[in-house]
Amino acid sequence: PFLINVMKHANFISGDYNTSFIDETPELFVFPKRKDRGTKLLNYIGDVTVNGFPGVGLKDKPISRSVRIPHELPAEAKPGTKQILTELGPDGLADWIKRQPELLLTDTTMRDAHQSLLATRMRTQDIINIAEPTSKLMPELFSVEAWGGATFDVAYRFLSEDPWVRLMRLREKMPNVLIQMLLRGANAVGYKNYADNVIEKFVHEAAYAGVDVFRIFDSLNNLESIQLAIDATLPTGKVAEAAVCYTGDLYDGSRPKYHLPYYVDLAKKLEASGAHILAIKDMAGLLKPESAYALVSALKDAVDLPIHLHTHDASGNGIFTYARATDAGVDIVDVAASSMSGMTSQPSGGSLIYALDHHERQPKIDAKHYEVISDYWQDVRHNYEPFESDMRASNPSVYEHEMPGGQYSNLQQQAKAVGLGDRWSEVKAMYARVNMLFGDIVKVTPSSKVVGDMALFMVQHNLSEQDVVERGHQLDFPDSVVEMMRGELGTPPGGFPTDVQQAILKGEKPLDVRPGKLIEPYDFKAAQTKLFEKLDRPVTDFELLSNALYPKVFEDYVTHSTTYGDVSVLDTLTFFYGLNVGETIQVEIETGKTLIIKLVQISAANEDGIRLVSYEMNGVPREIEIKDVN
Ligand code: 3PY
Ligand code: ZN
Repeated sequence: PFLINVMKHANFISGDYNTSFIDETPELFVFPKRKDRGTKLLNYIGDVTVNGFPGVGLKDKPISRSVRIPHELPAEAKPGTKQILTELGPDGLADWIKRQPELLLTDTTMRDAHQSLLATRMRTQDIINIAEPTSKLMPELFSVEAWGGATFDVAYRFLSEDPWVRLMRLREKMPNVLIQMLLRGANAVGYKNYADNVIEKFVHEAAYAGVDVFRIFDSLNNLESIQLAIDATLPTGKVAEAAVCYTGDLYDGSRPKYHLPYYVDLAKKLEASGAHILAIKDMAGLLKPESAYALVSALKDAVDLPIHLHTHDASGNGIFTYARATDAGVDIVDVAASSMSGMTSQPSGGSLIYALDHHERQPKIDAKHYEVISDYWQDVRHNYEPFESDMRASNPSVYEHEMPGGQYSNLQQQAKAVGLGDRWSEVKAMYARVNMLFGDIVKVTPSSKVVGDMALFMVQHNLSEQDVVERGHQLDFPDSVVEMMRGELGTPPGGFPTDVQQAILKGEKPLDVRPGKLIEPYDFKAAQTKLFEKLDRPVTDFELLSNALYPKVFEDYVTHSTTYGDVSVLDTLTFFYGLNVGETIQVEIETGKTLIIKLVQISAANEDGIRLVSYEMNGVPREIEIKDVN
C-alpha cells in the first residue's frame, strides 16, 4: 500500500516532489487497518454458509476439482505488442499492424466471454492465475480484452472486489501483451452519460493502471460521445480504437438506414477524429459472412486505419464470418479460449486457427498452446455453474431479435422476475418490434437495456405500437425509456420517431445537444473531502472515480470490505458456497501468511435466528454468531 499511496499521490504524478516529499507527507503512512482479517473472513464464510450467496442460494458445495494451471512455461515472456507500443507509439503500432501478413487475434476470455456466458462473475483470482501462462504461451496475441464493459461494476457489486486492483495485477503478470478495455464513450463503464471531466479522468487513470487499448463505442453510434473518449485517450499515449456498432443487415432492402454508406461515412469521421484503429463491433452477432466481406472491403477502401472485428457466435456462424473478413483483409479479430467460446460469447480462437490451416493469413499463435489455456478455463468454469444460462446451442433467431450477447440471459432473468418467464418468445419478438418502434436503433449497453425494459413493459401490459402512440400520455413508461427519449443517451442517426417520442415524453421537449454538455463538471475536490471524512483515511484517485461513477455501489463495497475484509483471497467455491462442516481450507491473506480454517459445526438457530458457527483457525477454536435470514 505504501508504494501505491506514493504513486497515486497528486504531487508524485505531477512530478512536483523532491526527497523531502515522503517526510513531509504523513498520509503516505496511513494504511488500511489490517487488524482482524481472520475474524472478518470467518464472518463472511459463516454468512455465506448459513445464508447463501446471491444467485447461488444454499446449493450443495460442489466437490473441488483440480484446475490445470500450466506450469511448464518459458522463463521469459517473449516481447510482444506491448513493447511495440512502447517503442513506436500508437501511430507506429497502427502501421505495424497493417504490415503483418497474418491475422492477429485478441483474446476476450477475461472480459466479454465471461460477461456473455457467466453474467460477468469471473473473479480476479481466476483471471490472475492464468495471466502469466497466457502471456508466455501466446505472446503473439495482439491483445487481451480484460477490463471495462460490465466487469467494472460487477466486480464491486457482486464479487466485492476492486476492479482497479484486478487491472494492476494483470498488468504486472502480462508485461508483453496489450491490455484492452471496452469503454462506452460518454457512458464510461456505466449506463448513463457522465460529466466530461469524469470521462477524462477515468481514461487517464485507466491508462495509468494498465489499459493500453481503449475500444470506444457509443450505444447509439453517436459520434460526439465517441469523440469525447478519443480526445481523453490521445494525451495518454495509449491506443484509441473507435468502434462502429453493427446492426441490422447490410443487404436488407427494407432497412436502408444501416447499409454500407452509413458505416463508411461513420468510419471516415472516426478516422478524422484521431482514432488509431477502427473496430467493427458486432455485439449481437448479426454480421453474416458475405456482409462481413463487403463491409471490411468497403472500410479498407475508405480509411487507412487497421480494422479490428468483434462478433458474437450466437448464430453459430462466427468462424465463417471471420474467415470471410480475413479474405477481405481484416487485421485483427476477437476470439475466446475454446472452453469459453461459442453461443453468446466470441468464436473459439483455437477453432479459428485450425479453420485457417493452409490459409496464407493463418494466425501465428500455437493452437496447442491455446488449448492448454482453454483447459484451464474449462476447469475454472465449473466453479461458476450457477451463473450459466440455460442456453444449450447456437440459434439463428438472433437475426430476428438482434439482442446483444450479454443481454440475452439477463433479459430472460428479468422476464422471469416479472412473471413473464413463460412468455419469453413473445418478449423476444417484442424486442424486435420495439427496435422498429424506436426508429431502428443500435442496441448495445445501455440502449439495449432500454429496448429490453420497453419490451417487458409492452408484453406485461399487452400493449401494441399503436397503443404506445395513441395512449402514451396515459401510460407510465419505465424511467429508462423516458430518459432515452429525452435524449439523455444522445440521439440516434435520424433521431427518434417524433410521434413515439412525443407520446412517451408527454409533450416535454427533448435535448438538442449532447447530454454531457449540460452536466456540470464533477467536483472531485469536494467529493474527495467528503470521502476522506467517511473513510477516515486518504482517498486514492481510483476510489474517487469509482465513487463518481457508482456512488451507491462503491459505498456498499466499502461497507462490505469494512465488515468482511478482503474476500478476494478466498478460493472461488468457498466464496460462493462457504464451507461444509468438517471442511478445512488454507487462505493466503498475504504472501507467506496463511490461515488454516476449519468449519467444525453450526448450531441450530435460537429464537432470534442466531446460529453459532464454530471454527478452528490455525488450530485455535473460534465461534462466530451469524443471523440466519432464511
Ligand atoms: C458492454 O458494454 O458491456 C458490452 O459488452 C457491449 O457489447
Ligand atoms: Zn461483445
